[in-house]
Amino acid sequence: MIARAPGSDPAQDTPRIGRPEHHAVGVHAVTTAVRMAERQMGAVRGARALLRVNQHDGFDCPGCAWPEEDKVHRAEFCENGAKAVAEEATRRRVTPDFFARHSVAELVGRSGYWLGQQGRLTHPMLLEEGATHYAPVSWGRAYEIIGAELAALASPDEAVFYTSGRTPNEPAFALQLLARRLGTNNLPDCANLCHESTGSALVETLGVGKGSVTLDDIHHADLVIVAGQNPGTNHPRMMAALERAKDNGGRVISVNPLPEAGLERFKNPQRPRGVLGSGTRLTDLFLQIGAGGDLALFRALNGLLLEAEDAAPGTVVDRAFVDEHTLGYEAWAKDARTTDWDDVLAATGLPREQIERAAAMVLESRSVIVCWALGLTQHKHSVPTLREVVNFLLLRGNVGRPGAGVCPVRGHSNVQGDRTMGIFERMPEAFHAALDAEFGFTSPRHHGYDSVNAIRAMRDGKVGVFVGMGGNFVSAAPDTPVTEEAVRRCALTVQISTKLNRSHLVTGRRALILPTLGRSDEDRTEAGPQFVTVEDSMGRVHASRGRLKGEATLRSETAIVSGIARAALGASDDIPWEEFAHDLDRLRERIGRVVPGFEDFNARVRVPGGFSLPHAPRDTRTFPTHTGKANFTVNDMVVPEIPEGRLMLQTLRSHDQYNTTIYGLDDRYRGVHDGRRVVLVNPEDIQRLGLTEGAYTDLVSAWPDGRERRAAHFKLVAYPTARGCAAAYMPEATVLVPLDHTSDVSNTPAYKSVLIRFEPDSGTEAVVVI
Ligand SMILES: Nc1nc2c(c(=O)[nH]1)N[C@H]1C(S)=C(S)[C@@H](COP(=O)(O)OP(=O)(O)OC[C@H]3O[C@@H](n4cnc5c(=O)[nH]c(N)nc54)[C@H](O)[C@@H]3O)O[C@H]1N2
Ligand SMILES: Nc1nc2c(c(=O)[nH]1)N[C@H]1C(S)=C(S)[C@@H](COP(=O)(O)OP(=O)(O)OC[C@H]3O[C@@H](n4cnc5c(=O)[nH]c(N)nc54)[C@H](O)[C@@H]3O)O[C@H]1N2
Ligand SMILES: [Mo]
Repeated sequence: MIARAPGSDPAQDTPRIGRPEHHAVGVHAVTTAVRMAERQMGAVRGARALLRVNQHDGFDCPGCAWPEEDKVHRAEFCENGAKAVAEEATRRRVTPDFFARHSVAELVGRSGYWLGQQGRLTHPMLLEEGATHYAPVSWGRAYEIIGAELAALASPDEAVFYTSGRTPNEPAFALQLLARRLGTNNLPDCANLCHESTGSALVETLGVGKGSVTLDDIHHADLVIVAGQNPGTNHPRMMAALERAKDNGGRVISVNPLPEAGLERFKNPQRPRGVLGSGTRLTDLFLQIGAGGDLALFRALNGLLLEAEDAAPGTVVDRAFVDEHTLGYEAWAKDARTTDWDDVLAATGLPREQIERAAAMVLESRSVIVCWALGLTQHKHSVPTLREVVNFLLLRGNVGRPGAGVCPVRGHSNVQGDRTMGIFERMPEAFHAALDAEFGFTSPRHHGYDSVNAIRAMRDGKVGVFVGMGGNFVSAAPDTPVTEEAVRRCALTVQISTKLNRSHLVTGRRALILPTLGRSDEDRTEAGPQFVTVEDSMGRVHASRGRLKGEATLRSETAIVSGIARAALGASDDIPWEEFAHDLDRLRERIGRVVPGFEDFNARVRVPGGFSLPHAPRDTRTFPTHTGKANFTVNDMVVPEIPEGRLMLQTLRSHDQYNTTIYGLDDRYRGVHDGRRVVLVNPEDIQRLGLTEGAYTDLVSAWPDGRERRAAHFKLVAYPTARGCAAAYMPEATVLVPLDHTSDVSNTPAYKSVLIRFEPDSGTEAVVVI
């Protein structure tokens, strides 16, 4: 059996390399999106779906977590939002007949791209132990099987419930309630693979693991630093917010090993100069940093700010804020003054003048915001890097006042909400206490598994049942073959999904597929039409109403959790699971009594635009940390070491994918077409390493466990990335990321810093995962 890589089919992956673009969006983006919508949905359904995205009475875009603009700017167009909707609202179907025609052995040899293109799942399906094909199963029987497998576990901690961040608040709350009622905190989620480092750093330093700014703050900031993020592809609506900041006289510094088109220039299709003219230049200063150099950069900036303070005391540091609201300043400042410039230059690869220019821009700005995404969160030293970002902001009082603050830009559209609802392996005691009081039981207090620890436990035979609430765990997690072997050791794997993916084919001894309604689908129950709620990256909660007619055989995510819960907990369990499934208002009443900030939830979420969750540092400059103040922290310098003959590889997204979902084979802004198996390398590195531009090569990573990881057959592309760095797409390159290579503290896989070397191409047939 050949198991192909999880992304594109290598035999049909023939990249053509053109020139990278220097602006994002424009009219081309609109036509690309409309064409894709028509292909998947047909013209009428396509138009109906796209007109409902992010409207008051419509559904929340299933794309990213960037917040919506106010009413005036509401009709925002987003190419990748349109693609996400088209992918979900497609008319193509994966029916029981499809599973009768294709064996699991055949399907597991298909690419992730092909699987996704087959359409929406329609019926619950069961793969019996030893069976070659999935067969249809009734909902009732499916629940019975899960209930029996859960009951057979020696301990509830042998069950794992994974959540992907598209799941709305209500089913997320129901799922954590089910897990805790069973007696486990094994609630890993995609945030463990994504922004966990953000949560770890912000909780320790500011007391709240979420961003402290609103859209209005971005619009009115004097300076926005965008570090480790590619908004042109992953958060396209963010470009409109940056454009408004520029309109208001603000400036932008971008920090990235890659010159990303979306940060260079934005052609807003809603504006004449975006359609006919050259658009808006977004970046004023581009710092082309070496991978993992950000800690050194922020240490250097802090050192320069302190120097400026020493030269003109009382003019740089916000002493009043520091004295009243923070702890640890003196010890931190003493250490920051010792920053060694040789280290800074080696770690960042930047000329000193550029860092000095950036520091000057900071000094010229009263209000500063730092935005970041995975380029800062997925390194071994991500948590200290983000703590240093916080030091940088605290120093000048840039937290909790207009136009200033921390802005981690989340990924999945409700990943932040899921966490708020209790999807976390170690919720604080106050949450447990409120849950227990509301539901009359004692929830377990011992910590559960995060995503990486769940894989380790599965690998070690400690997990019997794995339930995936959305997502594609086997392709999203690191170290693909290790993860796949681990998952295969479970007795039962259950996937609650909208679309077919590799996690339906790499399974436990038995497997279930439970097809569910998506964001765009209407959910009508005996209690009438239902809506769900989501929380965006800036802590605003609002309603989302699907309007498209889905297949009658599908169930909502909440209904599925409720069915599993009843089967697992029995008729005598006094939580009204059935009522929750029929009437989400009943569930919201309970959420309102458990989760802080959700009081009177049903009424407040019905107000157009929803409501904002409280955020103490933003609202009142209070910091609910362990010390009761905002904490300065000392973070030792890290100079990433790249031995001779190696490069530091980051695994990232193309413009035509949503995580493991591949929309197409183009990465238009980077000039890559018709293929994904490319590795982007600086031309000087190509020459220095004796490689040949355009040739195919294997990528090999070694790790102290002695296991050599190989990703075969990547086309070498000369690209203006920072020297010493390379880039390739996930999930094709994920096989190179060792399971144990994670961020300190947060345990997030270090997907952005894998040391690789190059070996001769082994050809397409070698592109196997197992
Ligand atoms: N269309 C679309 N939208 C998406 C997604 C998608 O796949 N497709 N995924 C969603 C999800 S779940 C997430 S989490 C977000 C991800 O959003 P991003 O974080 O923008 O995603 P990546 O493609 O991983 O890009 C990482 C960026 O960080 C840069 N980078 C890498 N290493 C470093 C470093 O050491 N320092 C600095 N300063 N920069 C670095 C890379 O060059 C790249 O620009 O997007 C969300 N939105
Ligand atoms: N190498 C590498 N790996 C990475 C990353 C990286 O940068 N590099 N990034 C990591 C990050 S940031 C993340 S967030 C993870 C993403 O990890 P996941 O969230 O696990 O993966 P996705 O690819 O977003 O999941 C796609 C699947 O979700 C299901 N789905 C879609 N919509 C719905 C819905 O409404 N309900 C339900 N129940 N199911 C739905 C569909 O079946 C679809 O196939 O990947 C991580 N993996
Ligand atoms: Mo993510």
